[in-house]
Amino acid sequence: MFEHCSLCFRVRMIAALKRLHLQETIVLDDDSATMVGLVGRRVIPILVKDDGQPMLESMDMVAYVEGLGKRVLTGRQRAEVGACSERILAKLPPLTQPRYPLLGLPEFATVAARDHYTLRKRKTLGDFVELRANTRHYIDALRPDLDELEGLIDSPSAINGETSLDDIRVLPLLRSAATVKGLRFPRKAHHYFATMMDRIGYQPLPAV
Ligand SMILES: N[C@@H](CCC(=O)N[C@@H](CS)C(=O)NCC(=O)O)C(=O)O
Repeated sequence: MFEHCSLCFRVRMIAALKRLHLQETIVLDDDSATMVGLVGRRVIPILVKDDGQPMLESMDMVAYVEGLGKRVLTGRQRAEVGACSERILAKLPPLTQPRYPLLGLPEFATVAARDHYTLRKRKTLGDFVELRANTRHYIDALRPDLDELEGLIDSPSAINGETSLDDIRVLPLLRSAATVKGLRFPRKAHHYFATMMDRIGYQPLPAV
């Protein structure tokens, strides 16, 4: 996994909700060999089950972990929460990805790993300095979706009132969004983020 990765956090979140131990290995961004060695290609997250079989899809991993012991994702899902989280997911990269290498995270512990990330993201997203310089623009673009999410939050301890897959969709995105210092969450979203992070025992990532 990568510490900054929101898909990885889905799996960490379900394990924490179920009080199950997840043995975590963080790879350096330039350590393709570890990923290729496990599954034949570069991909994150990878969950290696106790029987040694690797899994590749984060939501499959969530379903697998949820299937161990007593279920915790007992609440209903709402299509509007799923759609809103998809829109937020699509708008986050220009805000979050240029910030991740500045946060002192273990996947960027070497200058080679940091540069590896910056170079590959430059190809897909653009220049990190330029993206950060346009932070206000990207926050303005995200604001309507955060406001919509605000209207969908039923409870600070579960977006639909009872813990569901929608929490697994939404909380990791808020954790990523919270790395953007200039971005203020609406009141209910702020409360939901703080309550859920506390519930699963995680500190937010640093913000810059
Ligand atoms: N559908 C997959 C998507 C996995 C995915 O896109 N992972 C990204 C990181 S967030 C990745 O592996 N990128 C390639 C890389 O980091 O080199 C899942 O949900 O697990």
